[in-house]
Amino acid sequence: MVKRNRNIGRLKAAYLFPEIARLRREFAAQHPDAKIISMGVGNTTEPILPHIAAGLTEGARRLERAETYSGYADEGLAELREQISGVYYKVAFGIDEIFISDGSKCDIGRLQTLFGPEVNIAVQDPSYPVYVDGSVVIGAAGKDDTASGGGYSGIRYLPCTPENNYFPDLSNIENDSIIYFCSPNNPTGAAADKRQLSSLVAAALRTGSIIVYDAAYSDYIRDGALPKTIYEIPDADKCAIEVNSFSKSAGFTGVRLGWSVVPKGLRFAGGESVNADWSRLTSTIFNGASNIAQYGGLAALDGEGQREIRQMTDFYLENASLIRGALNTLKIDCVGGDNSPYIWARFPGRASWEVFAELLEKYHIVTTPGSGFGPAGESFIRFSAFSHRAGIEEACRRLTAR
Ligand code: PGU
Repeated sequence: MVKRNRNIGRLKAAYLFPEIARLRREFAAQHPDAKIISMGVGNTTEPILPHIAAGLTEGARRLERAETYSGYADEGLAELREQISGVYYKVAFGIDEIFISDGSKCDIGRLQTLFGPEVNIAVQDPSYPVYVDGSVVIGAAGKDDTASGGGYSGIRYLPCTPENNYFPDLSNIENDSIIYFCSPNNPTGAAADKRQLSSLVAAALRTGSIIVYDAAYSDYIRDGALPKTIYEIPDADKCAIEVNSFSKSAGFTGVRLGWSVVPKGLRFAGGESVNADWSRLTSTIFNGASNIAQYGGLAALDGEGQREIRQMTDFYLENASLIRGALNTLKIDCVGGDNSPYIWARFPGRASWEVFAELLEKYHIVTTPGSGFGPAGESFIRFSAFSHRAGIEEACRRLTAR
């Protein structure tokens, strides 16, 4: 018989979001009349706006005609890569430094394959689960499962707490690490400023580490002083890869389109090019993003598309502000929601899963327990602003009703 991959067996719990969906189904089956409102998984709810939708339609139409038909194109449309470079980055990246993907989660998984099991890992704690779980799967999370504090022994957790204003102490990053860093952050909603990101780049350069910078929520940044990309920091192109996505900006969670920036200046210890290895790896195990999706992406990057992205992200930020308002009324301590679609609420002395259950049972609201994002998330709840307006308003009414 084939033996189970031991690393899969080491994953501590079911993947967070399907587990929450299961609990929701269970509750719905027991309470068929309950009108459940989802503020759990960060899944977009609003329709794709007309100009970007027209781009997708155009992409599909092109496949009907011999002159415009296209098949495989692993590396992505050149025009799309040029546009991404121009719209998102002041550093002019060449198109061979921008790789089109089917989303940032998928690219993070492939990056983990690129780096393999021998690297050290550092993550913000709490963090988006794929950084840790994907590291466990490829065998990069150490061998000892008796690790303290609910974490994995081979992973350096960098706690992000109210005490440090949700920016971690970088002094205990080991040499030669892959540092996962997400800003605006999922789940805390914190967006790092220039000084903080400069210290992150300095820490990476000092320790010979590579940052995997997840900028999936960069279009939610409203404070003009906050960096939208790690490459606003000098020398980041020598130590950072950035992943990004159209999921949360254009509503492409189901369309699937994203990109990674792998600068040519980035080198491994032996001087080898990370860009060349990434190109080799992705062309071997990935066959490119959907060409239909890529035409949608092109539309999202022109003037009208950018206006639609602003409209879409404004809508979810307004949801976030309604949630903040309700939690403030209840005097629940919370952060986030200004430059991100997540609100991070603190319930001192209580277990996240217990609060999750109470919110579901009493108010019929689905949230995400903070402990699902790492040990430092215990006693917190993440509220997602990805929901229809009527649902958000109703949830706020239920929470604040006496
Ligand atoms: N990066 C971050 C930080 C995310 O929060 C998410 C989605 C992604 C990447 C995924 O982006 P794609 O480009 O669509 O692949 N996070 C959501 C969805 C849950 C999930 O399992 O991905 C969330 O609720 O945290």
